[in-house]
Amino acid sequence: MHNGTTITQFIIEEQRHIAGATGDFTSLLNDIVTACKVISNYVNHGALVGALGSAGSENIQGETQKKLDVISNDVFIKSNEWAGHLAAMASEEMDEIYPIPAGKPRGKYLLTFDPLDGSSNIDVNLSVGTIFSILRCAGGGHNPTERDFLQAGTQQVAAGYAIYGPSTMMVLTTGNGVNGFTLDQNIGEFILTHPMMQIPADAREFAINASNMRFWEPPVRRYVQECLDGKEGPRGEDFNMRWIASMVAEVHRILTRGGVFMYPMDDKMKAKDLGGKLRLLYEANPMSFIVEQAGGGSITGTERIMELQPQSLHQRVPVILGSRNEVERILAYHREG
Ligand code: P6P
Repeated sequence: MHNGTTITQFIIEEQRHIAGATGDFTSLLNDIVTACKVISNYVNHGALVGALGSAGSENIQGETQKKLDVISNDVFIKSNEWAGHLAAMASEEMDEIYPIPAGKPRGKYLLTFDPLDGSSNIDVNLSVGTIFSILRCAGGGHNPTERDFLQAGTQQVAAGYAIYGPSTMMVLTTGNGVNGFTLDQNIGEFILTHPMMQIPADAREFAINASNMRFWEPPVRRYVQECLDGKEGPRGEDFNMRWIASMVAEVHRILTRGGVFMYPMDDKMKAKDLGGKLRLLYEANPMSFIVEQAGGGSITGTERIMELQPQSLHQRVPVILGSRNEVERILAYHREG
């Protein structure tokens, strides 16, 4: 029997520090938590409930959708459209924004999410996750449009992720630090297990998809080569490398023991006129908010991600985030050219 703090209790106690809080935000967060519990159940049962494999469709990114991508998206919509906290939602899996339907009450918040990040891992039983971000909707949310979502990451009210791994965890920030909760499957509650998570400023572990090496820009090539040169090289230390192809898992590892994650701009993406691999509104911004709140840094290579002014709903950006001193080194290399 647990005697820890549940995420519901934690959120309500957090609300007490917010002047004028009406309970709207608290209730929204709890609806998101419920959605993540339902998705966790689908992920954990995978093949047993026929949830693996392709959905036979593509998302706006041209990526083949897994059945669980579509299922998870539907779960998020159904868990969050009814309570009157949101004006609209936006998802990696939906081309357009999802205004709260007529007949249902609308609220003052906007929700963006990647319902199942890293879903290419789902059929091979590796960690996947859900990423979400909450913004305020200007004008009270009466007639939300795509433009309402195009807010810099510094405007986020909250951000978080669920990671469906050996255990299911939720990691959450509302701008007062980062806290981690582990799902107690026996009682169906997330329990506070990782209070006030902090990323070590220094690290000896980096994550990058090395199959793109021939396309990297010089600053990235320099940083990675120095890591690979180890003790005999300019860093004078050996480094370790990881690549899980699941941003949620990479960020969670970095939050837990430090490191740096890189999905940088490269010549292949430039040739396709892509702004990067990862999506700004529902991957880069929420993860940057979390990482910065835990003392880390998050840049495109040359600028702070949270200060970017989004130009479109599914805009992609380069992402380099993690241990502050490593991120600052990579930033310096980009400025040196
Ligand atoms: P690649 C998953 O599709 C994702 O959006 C991130 O979670 C992950 O870090 C990245 O793409 C993996 O990309 O090119 O290694 O498949």
